[in-house]
Amino acid sequence: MTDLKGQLALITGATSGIGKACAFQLAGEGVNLILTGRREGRLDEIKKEIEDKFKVGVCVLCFDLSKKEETLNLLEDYRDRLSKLDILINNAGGAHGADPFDKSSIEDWEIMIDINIKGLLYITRLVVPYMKENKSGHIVNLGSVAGRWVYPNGSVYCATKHAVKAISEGLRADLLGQNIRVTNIEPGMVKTEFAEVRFKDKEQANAIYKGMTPLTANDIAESILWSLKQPGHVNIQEMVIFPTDQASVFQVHRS
Ligand code: 8X3
Repeated sequence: MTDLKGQLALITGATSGIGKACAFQLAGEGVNLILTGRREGRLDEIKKEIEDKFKVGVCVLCFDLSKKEETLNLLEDYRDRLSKLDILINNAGGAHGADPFDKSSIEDWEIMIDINIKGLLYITRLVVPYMKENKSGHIVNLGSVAGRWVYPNGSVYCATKHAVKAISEGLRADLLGQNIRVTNIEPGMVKTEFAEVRFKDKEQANAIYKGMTPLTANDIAESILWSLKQPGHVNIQEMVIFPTDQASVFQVHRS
């Protein structure tokens, strides 16, 4: 297994859910962190909590990944640090809206495309040349079961996650021979802020999990950690993770 101690990881969308869980689990392995997100207060709290609990360094970068200029300018200032990155976890993203195609909001589409696809591309484009130079690196993309199966009222979200799968495959092809691993993690129902953002309504979001046991952010972070810890010659390319109560995007058992 790979010892991650002393490595440097950047996690996008680290203020909550899977990103935050990854931050704590990686810190527990002795990984130094660069955490990004839009909510400054939360980033600072997480930094303090991690630095108090673990012996690792945490740098926080507050910016909106959907804003191209803001993102590229800020990352430019941190080129030095980014050139030493061992692990990139492209976690930021989400679903906005849950309406049929003709009733969904164009603004929601744009947010999903800007963050889930374009944001991931901006940051990965900046980091990959350094990983190539260093002849090492591991990129973990947060895809989804929505990147494999399309369901009603989710066309554009599903499209963005299909894009994440395609980008992961493209990266693997173009980086072959450079000792850079690319993993696409594809979870089903995970209980985070995800559903609340999607439905824009707390009650509707909670109803989704009624009578079933969803995955937790920690379940996914553990799978990511396991992928990272594989020996260098092993690349976990894709991982589909459903709760036991979910057989497919169309089948959920509720008691
Ligand atoms: C989140 C999982 O099943 O809501 O990407 O699409 S699902």
